[in-house]
Amino acid sequence: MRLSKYFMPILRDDPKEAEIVSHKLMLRAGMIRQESAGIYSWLPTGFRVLKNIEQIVREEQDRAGAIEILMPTIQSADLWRKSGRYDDYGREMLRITDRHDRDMLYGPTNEEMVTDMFRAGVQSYKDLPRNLYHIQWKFRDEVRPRFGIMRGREFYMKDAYSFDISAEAGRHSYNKMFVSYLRTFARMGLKAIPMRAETGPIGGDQSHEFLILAETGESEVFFDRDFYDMNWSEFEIDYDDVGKVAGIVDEFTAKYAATDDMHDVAEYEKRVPVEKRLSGRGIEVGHIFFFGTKYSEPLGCIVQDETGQSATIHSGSYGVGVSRLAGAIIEASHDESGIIWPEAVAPFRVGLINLKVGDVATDAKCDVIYRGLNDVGVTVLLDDKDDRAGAKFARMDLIGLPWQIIIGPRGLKDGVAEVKNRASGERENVPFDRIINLFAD
Ligand code: P5A
Repeated sequence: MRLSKYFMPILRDDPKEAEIVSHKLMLRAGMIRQESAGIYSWLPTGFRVLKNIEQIVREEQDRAGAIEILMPTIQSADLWRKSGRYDDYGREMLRITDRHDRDMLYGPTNEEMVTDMFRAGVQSYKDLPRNLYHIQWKFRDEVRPRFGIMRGREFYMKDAYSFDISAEAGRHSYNKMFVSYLRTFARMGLKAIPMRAETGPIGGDQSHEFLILAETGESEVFFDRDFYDMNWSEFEIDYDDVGKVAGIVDEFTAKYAATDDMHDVAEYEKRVPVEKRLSGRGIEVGHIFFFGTKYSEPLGCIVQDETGQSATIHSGSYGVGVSRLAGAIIEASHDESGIIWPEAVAPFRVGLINLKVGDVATDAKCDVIYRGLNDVGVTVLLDDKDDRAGAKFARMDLIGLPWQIIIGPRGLKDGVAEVKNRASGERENVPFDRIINLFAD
């Protein structure tokens, strides 16, 4: 992409309305635009990040055996009346009446709809287990939408729903999602600590939230320092191996970690030695629930079991805050100059800076490198705008692409470009003929 033909409205100053760093940086880098309270448009660079996050989430859901579907954002109130949540959900639910005076709503979540879909399509225990997921916009009329897309009213969620013949089988489905979440967040460069959690309006008896630590997090968290020494990255796992999957869950739940809602001071002090007690604030990027027959019972989601008897299906639901993650990653990865994108989610991998736009030789060299990188599949943003060098450097640092390649008349004489790593700040002069290979995988 050429910056001169792109749409990335950069703000020079910190926007007044933004209280936390991710919100500030997303606005300044021209990633999002507020349309109403808690409702945002995603501008081109923001949209690319959102899609990258979504794709990682999708790949890890697929790997864990979940099957992708797409349900609508607008739902009929009927099923919610059957489950009893139409009244329970209160004012957080955006209620709509259609032209025939039918009660509709903008879905805050999809337990009812997916349970009814599964009920209609399933016949026997042989059709189990299954896990259906979608990645779709949700709406919750939060009392206090704030922190930009971090607590929006409209937000993008991955929600998966498991269906099993028994509570015991359901436990394995829950565990698979637990492990897939560790993998998902690790791929984005995040250590999201699983913590026991309350189940709130979703319900059920077992639940974990996945939180990443950040000063601006909304929850207070208490945990064992040992989490830092755990293996966060290598979960090469056979999801059909019930014992191994449970083993990883046991390992990550053996250590104390709880949000303030669930914090038990006596247990904390008993289980965690003083020198290992850590507390701080966290951002919830995922939340998983096992609620058994809470929805399948009122919605009649029943199958014939092996003995020919009717059995009510056991279910769980598993959410990832896809849009929230864009902000959460920035909270975890930035410096005073701007965002530092992990490669896996960066809007472009490389920012190519032309220091002397209009100079024939510099323009030509930038063009060659630009096309060469594109040819080998490296995403690159070419800064071909006619600005001062200082402004170009500041803008590139602000938007946080992992690599910068800087080309100007001085380097041109020596046949080199300067390559800068945004995260470490390290710079190296690299001969032009080695640049493409440096980035080609
Ligand atoms: C699980 C999937 C559920 O809704 N039903 C389907 C269950 N869980 S949850 O915890 O309420 O939400 C799942 C994740 O969505 C993100 N999230 C939000 N992101 C931005 N703005 C919001 N207002 C918002 N509310 C929830 C969180 O990451 C949460 O873990």
